[in-house]
Amino acid sequence: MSEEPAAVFLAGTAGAGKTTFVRAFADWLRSNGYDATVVNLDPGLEGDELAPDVDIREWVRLADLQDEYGLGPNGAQIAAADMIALKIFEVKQAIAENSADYLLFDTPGQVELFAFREASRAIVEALGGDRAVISFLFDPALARTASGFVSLLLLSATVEFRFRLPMVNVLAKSDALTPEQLGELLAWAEEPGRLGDAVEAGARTPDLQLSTELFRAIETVGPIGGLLPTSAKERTGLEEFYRECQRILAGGEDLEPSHEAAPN
Ligand SMILES: Nc1nc2c(ncn2[C@@H]2O[C@H](COP(=O)(O)OP(=O)(O)O)[C@@H](O)[C@H]2O)c(=O)[nH]1
Ligand SMILES: [Mg+2]
Repeated sequence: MSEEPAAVFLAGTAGAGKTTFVRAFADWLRSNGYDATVVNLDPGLEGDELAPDVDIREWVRLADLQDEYGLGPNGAQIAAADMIALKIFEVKQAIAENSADYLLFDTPGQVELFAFREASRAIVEALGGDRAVISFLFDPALARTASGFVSLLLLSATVEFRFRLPMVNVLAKSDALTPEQLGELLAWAEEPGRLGDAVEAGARTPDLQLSTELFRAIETVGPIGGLLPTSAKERTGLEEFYRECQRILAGGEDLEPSHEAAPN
């Protein structure tokens, strides 16, 4: 393989669907003939569904930190975030042992651990290389109201501001929305005016007035860009996600399949 692998970091609020999406997208890549390496960067990950190829829990485990230092879950998460940065070299070596067209990084459950800690920047820089994107997952449970939608846009903009990497905003769990709800969310992403109207329509209390102001700030900073509807459960939107990553990282060129594509 001549090029560095494409690196995709999945970010988003707790429960947005990051882990499930990583698994589904890795499966999609593999069944289309591409090599995917799944890297778990969440030291608190429970369960085996992700089946990562490289797992931070080999070096840093939340439960161990809680026992060893008598920390609660939040304290342990913060300690873990900094300890992960000390293991970057080991993680990078383990990643290099796998051949990959795509590196998929699952990040800690709570977005602030990824977005706000200095250590994350070092981790993303060291592991992501020169061909990295961050995908920010919108949880429909939060995105359904106009003020929730604006809040997620701000979070996504914060992640972009911190990492200065290309962003792909993804609507997760689109199967959980009615067609009407889905249509409304996509219209908000495409037409800022409609989102503005929806925010104003709900603006009767002071905090909604605040969200109107915040919305204006977003509008001033730049275009919202698209929101890509996906469902990891129903395996929809994954090809579109791949196309968007290729558009950003390879000018839209397809990858050469590494192996025979398998039927889905
Ligand atoms: N309906 C539906 N539920 C999903 C989908 N993806 C994830 N979930 C559920 O959302 C919850 C949180 O998912 P998870 O991947 O653990 O989120 P994370 O905290 O962001 O890693 C779990 O109960 C998943 O089963 C999806 O595409 N559709
Ligand atoms: Mg997760």
